[in-house]
Amino acid sequence: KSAAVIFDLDGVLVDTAVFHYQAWRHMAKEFNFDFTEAENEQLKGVSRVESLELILKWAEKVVPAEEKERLARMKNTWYLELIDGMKNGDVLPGTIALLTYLRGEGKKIALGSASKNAVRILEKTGILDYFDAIIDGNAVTRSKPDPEVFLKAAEAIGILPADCVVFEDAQAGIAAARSAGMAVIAVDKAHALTQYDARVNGLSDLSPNVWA
Ligand code: G16
Ligand code: MG
Repeated sequence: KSAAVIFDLDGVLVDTAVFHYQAWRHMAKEFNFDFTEAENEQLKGVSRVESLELILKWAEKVVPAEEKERLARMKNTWYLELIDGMKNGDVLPGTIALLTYLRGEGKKIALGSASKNAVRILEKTGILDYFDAIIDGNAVTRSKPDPEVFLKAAEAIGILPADCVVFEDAQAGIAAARSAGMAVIAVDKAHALTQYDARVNGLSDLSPNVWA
């Protein structure tokens, strides 16, 4: 029985991983690197700057700091263009039903995301108002697997970490939640993740009695 639920964003509530992939791929073309979907998988839950570092490493490309900033900015511009096409209700199946249910039960709801664009995405898709607290890439100094994002979320809603359950789709996020002392439900259709307390294919798998 948990008092609060903390959601990761990308891959749990919204399907933005494909937009990240398209934007990174577009950027990688600039230096003729064929960025693959398998590589994109490894960037889930990883911050923008760290994602760029990994892509440059895979491409065996060394660039100065100003060029890194330019590339990261360019990627984000393309990403935001794709985000702008999102509409109210463009969330993953089961999202609205679960958020509505949790609200009705009086559970606190927080966001724990690595994204600096989190609020914009929640606004565009129309789910911002469900959240009691939002801890995103602008609020943390250490990326997942560091527990900072989830500990700050628990603090913001005034709930002990042990009474929080986290929904995550990335291995780094699962590690972060565990080291925060929280229970983790993996959103993992592909059965690719480990170390979770429970696994669902997506939020629509959940029936309300899970929370009873
Ligand atoms: C998301 C994605 C990552 C992305 C990161 C930073 O995290 O999973 O692929 O690199 O945010 O995004 P932005 O460039 O928008 O700051 P999460 O934690 O919501 O899964
Ligand atoms: Mg995620």
